[in-house]
Amino acid sequence: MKISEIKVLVTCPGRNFVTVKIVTDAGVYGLGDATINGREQAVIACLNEHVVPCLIDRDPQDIEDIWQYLYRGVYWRRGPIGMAAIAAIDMALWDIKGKIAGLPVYQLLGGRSRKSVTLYAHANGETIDETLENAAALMDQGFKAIRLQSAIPGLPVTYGVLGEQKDYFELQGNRPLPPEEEWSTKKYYKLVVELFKKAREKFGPDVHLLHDVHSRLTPIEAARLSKLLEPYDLMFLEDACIAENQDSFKLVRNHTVTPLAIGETFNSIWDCKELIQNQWIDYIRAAATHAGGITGLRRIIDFAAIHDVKSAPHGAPDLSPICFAAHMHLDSWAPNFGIQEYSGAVNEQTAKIFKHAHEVNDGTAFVSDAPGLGVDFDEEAAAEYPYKRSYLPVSRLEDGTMWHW
Ligand code: EZ4
Ligand code: CO
Repeated sequence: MKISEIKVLVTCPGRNFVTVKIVTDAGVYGLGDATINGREQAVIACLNEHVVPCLIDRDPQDIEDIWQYLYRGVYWRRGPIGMAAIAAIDMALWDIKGKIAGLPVYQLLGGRSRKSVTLYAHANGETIDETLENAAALMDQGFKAIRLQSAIPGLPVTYGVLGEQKDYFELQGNRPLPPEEEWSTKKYYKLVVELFKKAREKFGPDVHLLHDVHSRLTPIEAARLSKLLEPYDLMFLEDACIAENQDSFKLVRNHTVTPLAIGETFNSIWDCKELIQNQWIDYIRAAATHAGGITGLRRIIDFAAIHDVKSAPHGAPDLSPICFAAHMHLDSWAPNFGIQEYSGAVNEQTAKIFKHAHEVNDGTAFVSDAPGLGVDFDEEAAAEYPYKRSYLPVSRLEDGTMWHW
């Protein structure tokens, strides 16, 4: 069997998605997600110019060798662009292997460890009361784990809360340029502690509550917040601070028993080796699209398993349904699966392009038994929504200092 063609397709049904389609001479094709929010064209160029020409006429069944060829065989290893390119090729090859075998990918990984995949949903609000109302509505839909984010009084825009704006495109205006947001740790502490206090008063001890700091704190600030939140028993606190220096988490860890999670921007096991082997975190949140595909993420999850760290893959709306499917297969298999992030159903346009039979019901995802990843891509429908340049926001402290968004 040979790879005869690889298409790199970009579409914007509300958000940009980069999709790789590997076509074989046997008529079977596979799909992978290569989306990096705000850097889509860099991945497209990397694939078209540097990766695709090397793979034509190769045997698509050699997943491991192709992964090593694109990773070890390239002098300039790692990095988000290169690893997203590898990821999309890798997912598409697993999709092909499943279709050839007539098996869903979770069977190829070793079979299921559980019947279904527990999800955590997002409740966002302009006020604490609004956030809690939205959380109550999600609980009515059956969700047993909910991430709470609330706007911070005194700051015009906050991560997770877009206010009047519908989406990031609207926030960027017509230029588009990265929108700027302001950050104040002092104002945040007060809000977030109040949010979780009220949430526990309203919902009691049983529901799992989570929160995403989105890397806004320094390590010692992160330690303080983790301690302040201890009485409210979070399932985990996400991205409490940046971990480029992995030692930062040692500091946070030594001050708190609030479980810690991180990893959505990680590209390889080397970004989290110390975090995992020292047991400074409890959940690793790496995504298949950004950490070298199913092959890359599976290796991270296996390494995490022997250190009592659970998987909790990123589930943002800027990962395509192909990545979400890859995660559901990994989630179904992983003995150390923790929870899957779920940011809600995709819009109608996206559902028209990415077709699948995976189901979400009662706060739980049920992976379909279709061979491969179980997602199809409608190229004609995708062509109706051309790429739109878009940026994520940037963040500054109140005195103007550039900060982590
Ligand atoms: O802001 O994926 O937990 N989820 C997140 C995401 C990220 C986006 C950035 O592109 O933090 O919503
Ligand atoms: Co996050």
